[in-house]
Order: sequence, then C-alpha cells, then structure tokens
Amino acid sequence: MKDIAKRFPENPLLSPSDILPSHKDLQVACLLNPGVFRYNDKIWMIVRVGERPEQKSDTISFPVLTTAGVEVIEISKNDTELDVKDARVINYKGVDYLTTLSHLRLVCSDDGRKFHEPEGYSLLVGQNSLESFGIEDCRVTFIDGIYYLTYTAVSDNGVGVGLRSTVDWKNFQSHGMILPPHNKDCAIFEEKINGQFYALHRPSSVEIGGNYIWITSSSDGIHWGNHQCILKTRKGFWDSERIGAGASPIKTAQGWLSIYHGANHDHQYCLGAFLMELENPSKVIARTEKPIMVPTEQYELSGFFGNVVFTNGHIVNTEGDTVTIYYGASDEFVCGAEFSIKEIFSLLQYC
Ligand code: MAN
Repeated sequence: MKDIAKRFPENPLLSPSDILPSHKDLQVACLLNPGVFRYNDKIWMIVRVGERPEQKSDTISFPVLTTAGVEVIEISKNDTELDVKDARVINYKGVDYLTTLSHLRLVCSDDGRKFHEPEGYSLLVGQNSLESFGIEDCRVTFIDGIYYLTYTAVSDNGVGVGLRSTVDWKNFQSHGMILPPHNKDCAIFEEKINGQFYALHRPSSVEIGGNYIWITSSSDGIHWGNHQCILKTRKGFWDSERIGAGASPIKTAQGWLSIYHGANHDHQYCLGAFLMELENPSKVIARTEKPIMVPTEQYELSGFFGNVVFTNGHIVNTEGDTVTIYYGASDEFVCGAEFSIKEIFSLLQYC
C-alpha cells in the first residue's frame, strides 16, 4: 500500500550497533520509539534502549531490575512452564515477562538527521517496583518552561504510565505512576485549554471494552480525572485491534491533530491521524480512513518485531507545512519521515 510518508534517505537514523550497552552483561537488542523535543537550539530524542544478555541456543535469558540492580533470569527452552508468546513477551509459571529491559537515553542533533550521544547526560532507568521490567516509549511535552515526560512503566504488577519532569535534562523530579495498569501511550497536550492540562491515554480492558484512546484533564499535570473514551478500534480496518496516541497533538486552525498508531490482528502497526475540536478536545471531528504510513521498507518489515512503524515523537516545522515524525521501525531501528500537514488533512474524513 502506498502511503504519504517521505522517508529520510538516511534511514535508519540509529541502529542498536550505534550505541554501547548500559551494563557489562547486556547487549542492545533494540533501539526504538523516541520522544522528541527542542532544547538549546538542537533537536533531541529520548530513545528507548531495549537490552538483554547474549542468547544461547538452549535457553532464554532476560534481565529484570531488583533493588540490588540488574538480575538475569535464564530459563531452559525445554521447560514446559515456559510459553514464548512473541519476540517481546514470554510467560513463565503463569507470570508475564518482557524479553528485553528498556531504559531511556538522550541523543541530540543539529540537523535532525545525524544524532549523537552528548556527554554529561545520565540514562533514565526504572526506579522502583513499578518499573522493574523497564521504562519505555517516552513522550515529551513542554509547558510553561517545564518538560513533562510520560512513559510506559512495566513490572509484574502491570503496565502503567509514569511521569517525570525536568527543566534542564540533568535533574529530574519523579511524580510516580499517574495512570495505573493497564495503561500506556499517554501524550500531554502542549498547551493548557481553559486553564486545564489535557492528555490522551490508552487504558485496556481484557474483557468488556478494548484498546481505545481516552482523554483526561488535570489542574496540575499530575492528578488526572474526567476520563472519556474518544476513539475506538475499527473492525476490518488497519486499526482493528489496538490504537494509541503518538506525541502531543499538533495545534492547527482547524483543531488538534493527533498522529496515532493502529495495529491489526496480524500485529501490523501503521500510523493514522484524527482531529479534535480546539476548545473541547474530547470531541473528535475527523479521522483518516486509510493509514498515513504503512510498514513497507526492509527496515520496517523485518527486525526485532517486524511489520511495525510506531511513533511517539515529532517536530512541527512551523514555517512550512510539515511535521517530521520520528519512529521506531520493526522495534529495532530509529527512523525519520516528513509529512505534509495539508496532505494529512486531505485524508481526514469528517464525522
Ligand atoms: C506496543 C508497544 C510498543 C511497540 C509496539 C510494537 O504497542 O510495546 O512499544 O513498539 O507494541 O511491538
């Protein structure tokens, strides 16, 4: 399927071999899903780095965080209590684990294409028992001089949304888990609306309900309420199984434009867009019927978990009409693509 993404010829921008592991017993298996922001006249990404030990032929081994640090669990592939679900998740003795442990790492660039790790910035790692399987897919929102980092916090308690904030990317304040399991894909709007913070998020229900996009508001950016479900999966479409917001919605004259991911039954992840009313973003006024981006390139089709384009970071180029979307390809590489906002609008169908 043809899409409207103008992929960077430099793709992949970053691969696992471009950075060093954080721990002597681990290797970088995947580099993915960056949050993106401007700071000190540069473009920065806070990338998710997924690590695990070198794999042996007869066992599966993966790291978890304990109070003593990184601990590696190794299980024989012949163990009847081991259930390998896919490259990302396994179940052992009835408990789900992740095959990689993720932390977040800062890289920066002058041109938005060549990124390097600057000196003097620390890794962001899981900090407590709600983050023992790692922290993932960070979205960055800048409001009133503060950067808000919402990310997926994973542990055997479940998957929820954690929040940290910073003004200088060197000192961070932790605000704990702001949305409890099961919840992820939380993107705070870059502006308050009628004095309130707003955020999109994705709670999931295993029985009644589904993997839908919700909206919530808050007076302080930390305590959230007034939750409403605003966008659902569509049977028979590319977004039939799961949907989740990308980065902060983009403010346009016509409304708040959100880029979102949708997955189908075969775990193919594409990107689409929807539009919310400016004054009342709980009202969705339009949505793309077709995806704006579909995995088509080799690096999007095969890798750690193939057939995936997933975004949680972008840069809006205000003089032009473009948004540069940074995305994880195949859960292994960091890539970039430019989109015309007008072209995205031409694919929106008004409800
Ligand atoms: C989930 C998340 C993402 C990941 C996709 C595709 O939505 O875990 O981090 O990129 O699946 O595997």
